[in-house]
Amino acid sequence: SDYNTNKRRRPSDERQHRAAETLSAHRQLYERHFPLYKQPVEVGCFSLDSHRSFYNDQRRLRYYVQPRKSPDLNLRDGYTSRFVKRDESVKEKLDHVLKWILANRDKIQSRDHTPSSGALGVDFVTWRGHLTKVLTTPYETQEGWMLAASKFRGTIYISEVETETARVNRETRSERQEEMMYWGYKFEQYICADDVDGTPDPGGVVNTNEAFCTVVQTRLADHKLLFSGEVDCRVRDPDAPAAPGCYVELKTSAEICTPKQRSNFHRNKLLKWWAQSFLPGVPQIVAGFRDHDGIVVSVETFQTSKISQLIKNEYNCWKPTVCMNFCNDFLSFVKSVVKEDDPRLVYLFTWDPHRDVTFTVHRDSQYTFLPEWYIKDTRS
Ligand code: 0WD
Ligand code: CA
Repeated sequence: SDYNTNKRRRPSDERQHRAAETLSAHRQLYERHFPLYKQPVEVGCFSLDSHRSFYNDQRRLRYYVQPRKSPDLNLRDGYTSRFVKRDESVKEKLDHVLKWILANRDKIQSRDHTPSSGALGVDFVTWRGHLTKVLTTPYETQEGWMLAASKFRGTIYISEVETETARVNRETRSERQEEMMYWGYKFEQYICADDVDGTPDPGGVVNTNEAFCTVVQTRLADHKLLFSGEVDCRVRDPDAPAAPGCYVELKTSAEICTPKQRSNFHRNKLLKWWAQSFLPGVPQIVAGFRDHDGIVVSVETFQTSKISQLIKNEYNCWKPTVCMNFCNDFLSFVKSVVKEDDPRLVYLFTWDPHRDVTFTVHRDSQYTFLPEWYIKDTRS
């Protein structure tokens, strides 16, 4: 079989309990049956205000107000006059998730009734966005990633490190790219109301510091996960399913005019959209399709669970099972490597397109990311 060769190695291939050095991201290796992925359960949420301050509540949760089917929304409005942009050079790492954990330890569901002193009873803590990158890795050809991992009290924390390439891209964006990043947030403002009985306020300020984040627990095969992800809004109906079933993800995308554009949308965008919403169990994605001038010309709703059906007509298209099996094997790989329980020790996992996942080990370095305030408090 093709999986005992050196080049295409998975952790399970390794004998004598020695950790494998590398993990292949070759998609053919992951075409197996769909692994167990438990229905994600929301165990809490938090909000970040316009100054990026943390609140252990849902004050920044917004409500979905259905737009007209052909709405004519100008996404460029307010870019120069009513836009406060989050400082992207500030790396918050896992800090907000850790704040949530300190305030809500009792909300974390653990199957063993009393996890040993200080233990959370979960295998991994991370951001949803980091897991999205792992899921899409077998199909990614453009951007690599670096994920730092540290074990503390039996739980492995995973936090992204910005790659050199990503930093250069961030620092050399064109004016057009900068403005287009605003368009997604402006779309949210057209669609979302602050109150359950309110209406959207397109005349207000767009402030990208503000966020509402859900915290979910789930399990992928053997891996107990706790992660947080930003949620755009929920449906207004008070009888809607409990969170995350009531949440709605908002997206913008270029309008589709040719078969080639449709194919690219299915192959690239829908993969990322599916992975991001499937992970926390967000059931629907509302997409605004905009023209070259930033005018939303149509709005379409996608059911997350139906996206994999939509793409089946694409030749050689992505498969959810490949994404989930790769993630499962990556997490097993991380577990096999990250053995030492020490928050000052960082195992840095690196992946570049067309390469294997590799890792390096760093003690008391620039990569250490679990803050003193978290380690201290969790000690008691
Ligand atoms: O590298 C990252 N992704 C980091 C994210 C590093 C440190 C912190 N964060 C946190 C922020 O606190 C933010 O509130 O990211 C949170 C969002 O986390 P997530 O849900 O895990 O990230 P992701 O799924 O990639 O993005 C969800 C939304 C995006 O919406 P679209 O529709 O464009 O995917 O969160 C926004 C963006 O609106 N977003 C961010 N907001 C703040 N900081 C960031 C970021 N680094 N990345 C995406
Ligand atoms: Ca969004």
